[in-house]
Amino acid sequence: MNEQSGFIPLNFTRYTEPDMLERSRAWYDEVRRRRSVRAFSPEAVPLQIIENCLRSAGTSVSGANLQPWHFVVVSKPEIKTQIRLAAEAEERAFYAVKAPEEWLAALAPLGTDADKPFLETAPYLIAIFQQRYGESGEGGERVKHYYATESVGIATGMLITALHHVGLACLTHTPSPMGFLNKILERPKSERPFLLLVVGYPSPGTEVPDIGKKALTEIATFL
Ligand code: IYR
Repeated sequence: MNEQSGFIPLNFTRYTEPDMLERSRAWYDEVRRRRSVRAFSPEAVPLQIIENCLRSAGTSVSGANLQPWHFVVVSKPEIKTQIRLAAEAEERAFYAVKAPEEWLAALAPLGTDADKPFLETAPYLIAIFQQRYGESGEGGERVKHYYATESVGIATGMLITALHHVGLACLTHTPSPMGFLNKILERPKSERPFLLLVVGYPSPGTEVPDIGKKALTEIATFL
């Protein structure tokens, strides 16, 4: 993979301050429109677009550049059905038995329930796995992954942002536990299912919960 090969010049673009201000506004305007969507159109999306979004995610920062992620892109209807059945079984247990009242109350504004038809409707499910450790050399010795959770989280954020940027909607879906993904998608035990991203176009006329984001003064302190 990425053997260290010394240093190369940084390919850095320096903008003027007015340009930076404009870019910061434009970017905020773009990303603030992103919403999680739970109703997807079955309309097809070219795979090349998904591949490029994954390439973007793969540029993410990671602990010691060990890139501890693996993405499984599912478009085959029969695999989507298997995932839906397994996820809904976990979700039914979650909503009916496992979830504490407090958690259910927190979810109430989102209007979620155990039915997940979008797992079959959306053109792509991207299962994101966190590699607990890597393997190197002939003997496949274990290589420790540093800050793996943080790294996969950042890469996932980049993927979500890339998908939004190209004009696709997604849902971060986290049936718990997600061990069934290893089985269905034939991934090794060394990989932990991190998140299931449902990707496609929103169903026409989709509505989203009327919820907002915290103001800058609530999320940041300037000293
Ligand atoms: N995994 C369940 C419950 C759920 C949990 C959180 I935290 C959410 O932000 C949304 C849903 C589900 O997908 O319905």
